[in-house]
Amino acid sequence: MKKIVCSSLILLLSLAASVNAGAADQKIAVPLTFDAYYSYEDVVNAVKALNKAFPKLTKLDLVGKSEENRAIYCLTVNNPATGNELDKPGVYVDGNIHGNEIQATEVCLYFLNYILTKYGENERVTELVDKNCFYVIPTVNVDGRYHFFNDANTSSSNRGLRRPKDDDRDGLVDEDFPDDLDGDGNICMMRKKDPLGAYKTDPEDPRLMVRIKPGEKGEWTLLGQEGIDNDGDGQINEDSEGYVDPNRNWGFDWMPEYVQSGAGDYPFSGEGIKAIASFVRKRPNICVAWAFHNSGGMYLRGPSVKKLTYPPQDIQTYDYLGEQAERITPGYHYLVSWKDLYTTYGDFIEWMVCCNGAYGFVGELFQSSTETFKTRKEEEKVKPETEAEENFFQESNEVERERLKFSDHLAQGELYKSWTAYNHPTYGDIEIGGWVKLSSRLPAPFMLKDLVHRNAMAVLFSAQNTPEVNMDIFEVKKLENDLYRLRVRLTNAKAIPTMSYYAQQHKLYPKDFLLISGNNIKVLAGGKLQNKYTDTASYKEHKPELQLLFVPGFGSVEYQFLVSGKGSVEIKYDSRHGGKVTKTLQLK
Ligand SMILES: [Ca+2]
Ligand SMILES: [Ca+2]
Ligand SMILES: [Ca+2]
Ligand SMILES: [Ca+2]
Ligand SMILES: [Zn+2]
Repeated sequence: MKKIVCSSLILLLSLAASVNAGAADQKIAVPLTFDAYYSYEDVVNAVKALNKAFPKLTKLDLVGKSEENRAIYCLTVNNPATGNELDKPGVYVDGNIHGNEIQATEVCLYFLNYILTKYGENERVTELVDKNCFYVIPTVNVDGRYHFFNDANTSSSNRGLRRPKDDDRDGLVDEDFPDDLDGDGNICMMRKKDPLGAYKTDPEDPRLMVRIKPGEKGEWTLLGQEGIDNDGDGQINEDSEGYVDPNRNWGFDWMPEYVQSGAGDYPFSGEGIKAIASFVRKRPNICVAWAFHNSGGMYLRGPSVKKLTYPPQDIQTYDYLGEQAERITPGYHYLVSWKDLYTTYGDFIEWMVCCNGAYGFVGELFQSSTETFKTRKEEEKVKPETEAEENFFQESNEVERERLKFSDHLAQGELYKSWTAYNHPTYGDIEIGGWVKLSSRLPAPFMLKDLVHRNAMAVLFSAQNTPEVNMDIFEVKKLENDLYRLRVRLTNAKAIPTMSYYAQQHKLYPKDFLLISGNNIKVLAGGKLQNKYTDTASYKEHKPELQLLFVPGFGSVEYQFLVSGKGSVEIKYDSRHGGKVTKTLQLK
């Protein structure tokens, strides 16, 4: 489990050659292909192409603009022939809130491409699209994606928002980025020969280093990421972009910088974050939300802090969806974020759950089942974790050696740069080398299709489980002249309740309505039918014609009304997450 916890340090593999495939001026055709990563411009062209190819089913919304004035788009998928957007359960999906986590966008695009191209061809997908409304924002951190593609980076850099910030409190902002000293488009590592250093060459692979044991002679000192002291303050790379972490800037349980690093000056200070928040608030039908990140191979649910608890009935729903996601994507772990990962304040999914009443998952993308490089026999004798030595990346050397073999034999060495001499203005003779930008947290493009498909199917399963409410007027009984007893059953055929238990507990918004009306009737009593055989009902004291309720997942509720009068009666069910159902009957 320890390995999984260090998600930002677990490194994935990719091929450097493919990143620039699909340049901005190239036409993006539908169906989209997933054999290379889409640049920011490609993503914009892709959602426009999908919108153009499926004009009846999609709507392209400009959600807002980023700090650097790039457009953030949402592609909404709704079939108007089966109802209005807000009258259907809403499914929200986004990705790439962290600028470097680029394959998250591909999951979103794949999901869109899949449901749209399968609509009308595949019965289940058709049903799914007809029933739900989908809101998909493929790239949240649009500046981040742009700069990750266009600038030299490590696989872990360029995560935040482009909100200038004085990280070292010297009065200058963003004045000392890492520098691509050898001009290869990567920010790699710097090391210097040093008999007092903490590292020595790995005897098993001379390209790697291992930490020396007590008493051993050192060979190398690690000097951090490629860079020089741009502002002459004696420190190197101490103040790069931001750092405002877009996933710590949301308005639930936000904490200032000194508690939560990356929080920003105040909640929703990010331009795009604020825009997405108001976009979401105008869509109260959203009942399940997915946000994709890398890495680690995890499906995370909240709470993201220990002090918060979710009602046990909600956890049942999470377990149902999360365990299925584990089955869909072998090697991924369904986990609780504060307990199994770390505490976060002001993150997006917690805001969706605790302010908007949705069920929320974070998908931490990783290619866990196919990035190994072992025979069956080797697989069986993996060293226990406690024996693993720690290297600079805080991975076990065993893991790094294996990744290097993967690079050698599946990417022909493209994922790792051999150490080469460089004359540094501060350090003198050093060497630059190590993992390249498109390694580590990103899958090689040949593995991308499997990753995006499986994760899209995990989303699809939760979309298949949004509330599906049927109304059955199962009894109309004439008790005496002009006096009738009506019994109504609402059944939810799916796992997600029409209102989360968390939303009920905290009264986030009104419950579902069940309303009886008619010109010539009067509702004398109405309430929940506790036992239909003994005729026990708990009648509501005021306004009996309007019942406030919710329908549990895989469950039903029954209501009873005593009505006097004649003629047409309308029974209307109206729910934020469960849709709307109306039935009429005649009393005669
Ligand atoms: Ca500074
Ligand atoms: Ca470089
Ligand atoms: Ca400096
Ligand atoms: Ca400085
Ligand atoms: Zn992330």
